[in-house]
Amino acid sequence: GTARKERAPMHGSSDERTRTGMSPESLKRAFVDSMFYVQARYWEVATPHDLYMAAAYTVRDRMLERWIRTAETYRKADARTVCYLSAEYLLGPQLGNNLINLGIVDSARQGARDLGIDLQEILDQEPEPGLGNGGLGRLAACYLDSLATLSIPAIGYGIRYEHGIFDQKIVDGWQVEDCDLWLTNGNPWEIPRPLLRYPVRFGGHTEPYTDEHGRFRVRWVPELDLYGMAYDTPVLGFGNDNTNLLRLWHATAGRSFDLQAFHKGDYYGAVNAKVGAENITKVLYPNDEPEVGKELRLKQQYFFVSCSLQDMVRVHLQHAPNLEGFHERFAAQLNDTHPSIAVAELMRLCLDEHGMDWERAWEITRRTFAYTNHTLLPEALETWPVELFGRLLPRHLEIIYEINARFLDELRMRYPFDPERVARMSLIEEGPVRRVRMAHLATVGSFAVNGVAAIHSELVKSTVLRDFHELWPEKFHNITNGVTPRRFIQLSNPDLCGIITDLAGPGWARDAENLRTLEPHADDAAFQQRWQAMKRAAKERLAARIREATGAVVDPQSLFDIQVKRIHEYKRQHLNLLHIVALYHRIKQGTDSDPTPRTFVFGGKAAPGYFMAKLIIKLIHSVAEVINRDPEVNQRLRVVFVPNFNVKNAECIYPAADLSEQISTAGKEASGTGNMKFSMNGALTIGTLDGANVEIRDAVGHENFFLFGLTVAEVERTLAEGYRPWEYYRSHDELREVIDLLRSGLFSHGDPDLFRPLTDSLLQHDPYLLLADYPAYVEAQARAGDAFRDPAGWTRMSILNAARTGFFSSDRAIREYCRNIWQVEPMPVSLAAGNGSVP
Ligand code: GPQ
Repeated sequence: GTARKERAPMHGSSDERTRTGMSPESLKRAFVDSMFYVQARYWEVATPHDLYMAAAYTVRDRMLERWIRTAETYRKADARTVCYLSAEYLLGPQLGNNLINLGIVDSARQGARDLGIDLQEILDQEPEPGLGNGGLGRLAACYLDSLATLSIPAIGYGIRYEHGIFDQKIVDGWQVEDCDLWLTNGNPWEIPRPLLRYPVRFGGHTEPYTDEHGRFRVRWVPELDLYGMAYDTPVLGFGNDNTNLLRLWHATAGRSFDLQAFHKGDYYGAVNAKVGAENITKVLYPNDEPEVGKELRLKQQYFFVSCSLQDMVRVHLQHAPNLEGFHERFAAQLNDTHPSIAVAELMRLCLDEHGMDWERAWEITRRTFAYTNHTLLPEALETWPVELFGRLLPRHLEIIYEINARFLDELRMRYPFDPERVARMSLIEEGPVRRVRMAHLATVGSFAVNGVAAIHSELVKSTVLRDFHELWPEKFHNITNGVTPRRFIQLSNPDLCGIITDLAGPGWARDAENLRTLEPHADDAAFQQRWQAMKRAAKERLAARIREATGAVVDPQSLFDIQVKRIHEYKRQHLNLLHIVALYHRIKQGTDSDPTPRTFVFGGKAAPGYFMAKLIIKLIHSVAEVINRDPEVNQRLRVVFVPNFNVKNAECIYPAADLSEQISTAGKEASGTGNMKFSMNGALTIGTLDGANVEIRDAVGHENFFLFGLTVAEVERTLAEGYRPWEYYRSHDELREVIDLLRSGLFSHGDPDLFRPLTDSLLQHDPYLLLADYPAYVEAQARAGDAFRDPAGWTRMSILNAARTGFFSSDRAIREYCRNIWQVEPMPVSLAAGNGSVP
């Protein structure tokens, strides 16, 4: 890519306003224009989808000038750039967010109204890009928003999955997966770059040779080559003109397919092989905190990492003669270990493709990467069998062996009498099946390692990476997660946005600490009334959505007690259920002392192969069925499951919550981010001392948080002392009755075996300590129920939650990454300055 000497004219000053003007008038004209010239439709036959596409193109035009100017500014300044490497980006719908970040929501609504269109109906048309499973993917999307908002030069690199996270349908109370088709009707936000392609190779073998300087080198003779083609999506900042790049890679077959098979005359075989190559970016693996290492997943990981690094190398070489200084141009963040093969790939590029020596290549590599750990669950720590790894990536396995050999030598020198420690730290796990430990590779190959909440970062240092922390204490950091207040307050909760803006001015959305201006009003009666009206309206919207999706009727006056997140035993949706069944049981027994009417809302997907999680979904529906139709109970309790929890539904759910369920076993949830979204929207939390709950509780005040449960230390002690859940069952009458009800067939049309796997697991092993935490949970729930009957007291706590959670803005998190890890400075982009682009 050579820079053009002569600058082509951008849109001329007179044209420019029709193409990029922000008034309702310009928007309207551009919209009608797009309907004609892009959608090729006339008004009378335009479908709702046409309206959406025309609106999207109208908005996109307004993003492109910023985007191009941003690229130009960064390039001229030769700016240090953050590259966020993530296998997942759970972006959610784009149109509404882009309107907000452009600051044209009101103009757009006005323009639409003039044309007789309801903007909301257009927004509802958008299928969401669900290119992620849950927290980790959504975090990446929040971070892209904050990077652009803070004017940080940044590129998000990932995979353009043709099918994102599956659509969840519920049939007879069971989850059924349906294929996600987000691309079928076209994606107006992406720009395909057919000429921006990189070869990616797999398989084959390596061979030594001597180069022209007589040096020993290794050549990789691969078996297969594919291409990765770029699709670019602009990412707007809020309240500035910076617009960053999300570059997602799509796989297409390379030439080896043609040459090998077509020439043998095997036409169908050749076409089939091509189809196989294109499979790499077909589908997102639907497991969050994944359990099994599948070959195709490793291919996906290497594929996108290789394309991304080749792209970075290309950009670097536009400014420099060689790869020296690569680490000064780029800071590359590894979003968990999914992209950690990047360590070996950058080594390979430096060594094999750019003729660098080992020491220099290793120095550059180690100074390029930083690694974020997102889980301590042993089954989610990625390892790959050496056999599989060597078959797909023989050269990378060699490089990893060499990294390891040198690393182990260092360790033996440092710990000459501690061979066990050396074995524990090895990049290779020895055993019946030898495996590559990706977290070790990421840690050794990075200059920084961080956890995602204070308690989690401490646990990283004391458990999974303990030996590494002892060796390199200065490498370890904490950066507590954050979420974007643009999407999760401004877009999702316009009434709350209005309240805050009236008090704090519009600046709060860029500086969430300004939410504190709410604090002095927490006891003000008039303000409380406005707050309650806001909550009430949000609950009514959710009630309407629930009715539409499930047919269930819920009462917006009741306490909305909500748990939405992936279904997982460690997140303990079934603990929530034990409490619900206890309340049911008390009402039936006439022993109830908590008359607070409650609506329990659940939502979340289960990994398709995770039997227990799917059984929990069935149990939620089964309990709902019995409770909702029992007139003795249903005036006080309702239970609903919102199908297909995704970003779009989430935006409707968080604002409607009174009580947020964050009830994981202490030590298991790395951070959680839903907990932050709820709290910002004025929900109170019932939660354990786990993940970011700890910091949320400290921020909002202990008196405004319903704490319960064992601490991490108590969990460890309980397990170490030989935990016997059966004894809790025996000694706690209500708990026993609740579990017996689940085993009675009451919730399974008389079949006592249906939920047996769940109750057996609880009684025999209970690895997540539900029974140990049950009494404290039920007691905390009673406190919450009591508190809700005092509207003024509850509203005060709700206001204080929203006022004090500015810390959990992703802007704060990204500022910390910039300062403490990436050492990168803002590079503001100015549209107004003109930069001489318009001739
Ligand atoms: N998380 Cl390792 C995921 O969503 N997927 C994963 O594969 C891994 C972690 C979550 C984690 O469970 C949450 O506690 C965090 O809040 C979230 O990552 C973002 O850090």
